[in-house]
Amino acid sequence: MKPRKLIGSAFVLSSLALAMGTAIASTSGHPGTPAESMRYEGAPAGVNPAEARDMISSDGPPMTTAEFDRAKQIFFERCAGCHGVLRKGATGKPLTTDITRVRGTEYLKALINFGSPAGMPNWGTSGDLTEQDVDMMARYLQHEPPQPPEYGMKEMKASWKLVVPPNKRPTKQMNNLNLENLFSVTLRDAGQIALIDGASKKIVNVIDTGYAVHISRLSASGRYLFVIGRDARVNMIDLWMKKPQTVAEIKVGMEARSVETSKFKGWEDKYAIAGTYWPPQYVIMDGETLEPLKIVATRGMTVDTQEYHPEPRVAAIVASHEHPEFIVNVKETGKILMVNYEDLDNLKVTTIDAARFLHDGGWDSTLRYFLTAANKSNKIAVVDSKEDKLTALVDVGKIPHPGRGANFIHPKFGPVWATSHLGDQTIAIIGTDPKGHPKQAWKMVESINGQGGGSLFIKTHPKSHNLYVDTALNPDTKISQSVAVFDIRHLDKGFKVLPIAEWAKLGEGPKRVVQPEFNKAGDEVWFSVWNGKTQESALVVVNDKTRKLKAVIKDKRLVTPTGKFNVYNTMHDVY
Ligand code: DHE
Repeated sequence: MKPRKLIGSAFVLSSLALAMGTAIASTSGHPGTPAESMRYEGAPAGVNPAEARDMISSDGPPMTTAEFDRAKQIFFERCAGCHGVLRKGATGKPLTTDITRVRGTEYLKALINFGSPAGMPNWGTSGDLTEQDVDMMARYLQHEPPQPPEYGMKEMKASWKLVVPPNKRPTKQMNNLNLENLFSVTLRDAGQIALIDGASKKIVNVIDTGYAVHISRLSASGRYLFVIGRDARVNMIDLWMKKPQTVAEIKVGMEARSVETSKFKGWEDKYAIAGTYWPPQYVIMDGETLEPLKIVATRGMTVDTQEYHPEPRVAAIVASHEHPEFIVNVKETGKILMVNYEDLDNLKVTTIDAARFLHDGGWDSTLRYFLTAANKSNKIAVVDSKEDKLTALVDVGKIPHPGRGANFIHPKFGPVWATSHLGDQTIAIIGTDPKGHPKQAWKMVESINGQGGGSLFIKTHPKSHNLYVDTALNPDTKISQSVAVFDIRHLDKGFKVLPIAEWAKLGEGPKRVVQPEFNKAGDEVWFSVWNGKTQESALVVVNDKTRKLKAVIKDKRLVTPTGKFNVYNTMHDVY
């Protein structure tokens, strides 16, 4: 993703701020988006524009079909991530025709050209779009949004491939790998994952997966690895095979980010679930074959203003350890669904009202409470998975982004969970021990300062005294190319900076340091040095005791590594 500058001229910025204050901003109620956040969400949508139905209408300003097609392509590539495919608004403001037609072409042109203080990039003045493109986009936005097709059981079944049926798979582990210390590494722009042995640091296999692959999750038994791409392709990889390979594959929609498997006792490896951004829905699949069984739409009313949202995307999904349930974050409606998979024909879903826009999250150390970011509300929602109830909405810093967060014992407040933020430099520490520390439970007990905003992930391990905080999207390369490490016994003493990218000794490129991940033993921590697609990237392994460099993993096949998922830690939710 290309970093984008916000507006250069103070005059233009302040006049636009005034215009925005009385115009689109008042219809939205969403707080502003910092540049860090824009860089993060500005990636192309996985939806193929050619498949979207054109809504060119006589009510919008004149456009040729060629202009409309090009504008549609630009919108899906650059705008849909924030404004939504149907332009109902998410991180970005709503751009539905009832708003855009009132604003008119000249206003929209200024907005697209100069950007806005609320976070809209300056597409024109940055040189990303030409003057003609800006004019074309301003007219395009006054036509109804083209709608991508729906995607149901017929399409899923047609895409489903059972590469190796369960009865043809090995009955025991056929390789000598130490599976529990294997890492599945996202090779984002290669559309692959690399399986890397934790001890030797050697690549065991590189496996083709979906486009701009996003996350990996493990089955409860640890045998199967599930990988999902932004294009909604799910690969199920059997780690018992001589060389671990895909045994089943399916495309569950057009755009997706999350996959998970059933973990409740007695239901291990039985089901898998994937959530999609488009269409807005989730699907429960057979855990051994990926056969799609039940699709459920997430369209519905928002939690606060209670108005209909046609595109509530599915964000993080976790598997409950208390009940046979999946916990599904619905981003735009701000609702958390407890989906009970005991009886798929009579599906019970408990809907928990949280806040907008739900994104990522993880468990507290007891695996009873799920803590998840409602990022535009600057809150962490806490769900009690035993009672299926909202426990609290905790105010934290600006745009919390925990990944799965970090659990540790605070010297004063006992068991806590922490998140860093995209929108500011703080790390929020929340008490998670209602029995031992009732006064602190579900409150932000402390907020400490890290290197800066633009943080995506934070990590520690039950055996470690260190808390690592990345700042991958900070505009200052010194900060984005290093990580902060705190001693959790002395948080007041501040942090040390580890120059991870420098240690990797790479050539040119953005070299963003992203997502700390521990090995099984909890004595070393891995970082990705995420460079451009055609540039050299690396993984850097740090000795957790000494905080010194332990190894640098370089290989031509390591194209744009981002997320890393240690099998044991992911399987057991250790973080
Ligand atoms: Fe992610 C997790 C969505 C951009 C790396 N990302 C998630 C989850 C969601 C999500 C919903 C939680 C999944 C779960 O737990 O079930 N991510 C999105 C986006 O919508 C967004 C903002 C824009 C996009 O176009 O995709 C986005 N994410 C990114 C990146 O740019 C990152 C840094 C690099 C990359 O690989 O694309 C990135 N996201 C990750 C990683 C996780 C993740 C590494 C898992 C973290 C973990 O520890 O579990």
